[in-house]
Amino acid sequence: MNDIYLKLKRPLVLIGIGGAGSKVAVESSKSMDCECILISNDKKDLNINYRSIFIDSEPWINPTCHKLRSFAQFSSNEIRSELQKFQTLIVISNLAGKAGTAITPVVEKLARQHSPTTTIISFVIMPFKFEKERIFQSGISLKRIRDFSDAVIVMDNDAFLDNNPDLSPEECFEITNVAMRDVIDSISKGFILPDMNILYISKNYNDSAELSINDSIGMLYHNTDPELVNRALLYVMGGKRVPNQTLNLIVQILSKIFTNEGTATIPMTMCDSNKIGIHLMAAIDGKTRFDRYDPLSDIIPERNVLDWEDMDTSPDIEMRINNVE
Ligand SMILES: Nc1nc2c(ncn2[C@@H]2O[C@H](COP(=O)(O)OP(=O)(O)OP(=O)(O)O)[C@@H](O)[C@H]2O)c(=O)[nH]1
Ligand SMILES: [Mg+2]
Repeated sequence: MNDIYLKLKRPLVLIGIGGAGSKVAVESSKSMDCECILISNDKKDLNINYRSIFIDSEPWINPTCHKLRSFAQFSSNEIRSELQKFQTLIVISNLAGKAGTAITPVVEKLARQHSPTTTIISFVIMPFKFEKERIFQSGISLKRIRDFSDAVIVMDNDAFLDNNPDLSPEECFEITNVAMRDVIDSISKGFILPDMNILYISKNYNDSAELSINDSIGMLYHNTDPELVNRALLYVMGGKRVPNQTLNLIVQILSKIFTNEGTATIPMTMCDSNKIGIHLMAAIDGKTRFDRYDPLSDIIPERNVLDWEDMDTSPDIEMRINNVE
């Protein structure tokens, strides 16, 4: 049974890519007391107290995702030499952002090529549905990230906002970032399922385990069909304060919602916290809603995608055209 969970080896590093990725990585590295590497094309995301890799996109003020990817490739040697010391990489990035979308697949590909045995866990944030111009690129990037990672954990901003329509995007970021940090912090105590996992979280940390799990289940229904969930895990913050009877009841309710035999048992990770909050992590079988973000993938099989091996980039190539007159 325990064989299905990923086994993580030291040394472990947190890698924050772009704005939100760096913010979450720095906070988590403080509480986990582990190393942290930041990577971005925006100096504001980097921090002199941590190893920082600046992706120089000069002279472009607003490089496209493709251009940024080619600039990241120019920093391959630096990225590779930082990553090679580690056995486990936890990569955090925002696929609603250009830096996260462009740079994450490049970093993970370099890590995978250098060492096929390195464990790569990717935490990614997906865009809101109104961020229309970001949806397609996020879908493409997520597919590459799934290919390189041993496990992907998705924080779907859109499903969270659908379930909590009264929140502003800013409030939403605050809550989702804390939930991601909770789960990252408990990685050493908890279980990590391979493949594609989606995180369903509570809106408020409060004193009620029942209200908290209601939030998580509500978000689940906004994101997927519970029949597609093939395994589930619970992260119970402030778990020592929740009566056993309540925990039993929550597991009973969840096993009625999920029908797949893999969800017959639902392991729990208890985490220290003053407030009670319950996050649900679900591993999804087959396609998810994010596959629809890149609708071309349904039409063009992976083997026919011309830029599958090396993702499309736009390097600046200067050509001298001699005057032949
Ligand atoms: N979940 C979450 N989303 C955020 C956060 N900050 C910003 N966002 C959303 O993500 C978008 C891009 O944010 P960044 O994290 O800066 O993205 P990036 O990877 O640095 O890429 P850029 O687009 O180049 O800034 C914003 O427009 C917001 O929609 C955050 O702290 N948490
Ligand atoms: Mg940014």
